[in-house]
Amino acid sequence: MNKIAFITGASSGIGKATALKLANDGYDFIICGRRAEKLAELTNSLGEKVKAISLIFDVRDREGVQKSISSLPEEWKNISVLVNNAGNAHGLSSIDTGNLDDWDAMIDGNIKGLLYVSKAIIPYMIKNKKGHIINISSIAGKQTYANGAVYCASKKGVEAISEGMRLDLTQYGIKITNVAPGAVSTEFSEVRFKGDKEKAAKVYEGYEPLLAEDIADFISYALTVPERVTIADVTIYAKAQAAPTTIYKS
Ligand code: 8X3
Repeated sequence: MNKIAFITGASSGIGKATALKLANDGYDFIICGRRAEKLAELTNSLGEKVKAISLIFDVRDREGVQKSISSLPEEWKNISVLVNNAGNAHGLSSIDTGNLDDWDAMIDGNIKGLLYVSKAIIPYMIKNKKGHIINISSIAGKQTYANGAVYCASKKGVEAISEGMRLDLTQYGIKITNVAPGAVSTEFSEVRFKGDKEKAAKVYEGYEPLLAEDIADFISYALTVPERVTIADVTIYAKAQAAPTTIYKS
């Protein structure tokens, strides 16, 4: 069996691109998401050399996460790499007009979901005295922008969890890499704007945004550095982006 990578939010975007990239690097996979069909498509495209198991759950479902992970066959529990990618923005509103359901979805998915999955997997890494957790944060976790208070708070939460994981888990030989991407052309904005494709497309107009593959390439790199090296924290911007709300558009 190859080394095993566990990727959340693998149905699309950065998660899917990461699975495809790591398939080339020789990993087997546990891919997780909410959309069974999309995960099945991905499993088929990973190629014959790679073994993959799909787990269908929403990271916000605490019991579902625990049950799915504990039901894995024993040999699949030796997870080498956990990519905590699942997470979304819901809405872009001033703090006085924001929607409580959107806030719950962001706090529950981006923070609590990441914790539920990590809590279920970390014991196996501790047992093996080895592992690598890659948390997909955001530039929103580095700098708050107007109308994004709760999304930014959720990603600042991810930043704090990455730091805390590093403090608590380095003693067990577990590496933690925090990745903070800027604007990446994925379904991200469509989800944020609740399916408004036109509004979402505008976010990526007039410049060349990052692609999901750019983040996947970095993740692959972070996993292939010598064992003695930990890439702790990286911010990745598109060339035209200087800050969360400063993008030079033509
Ligand atoms: C995604 C990027 O700019 O919306 O996390 O915060 S941004």
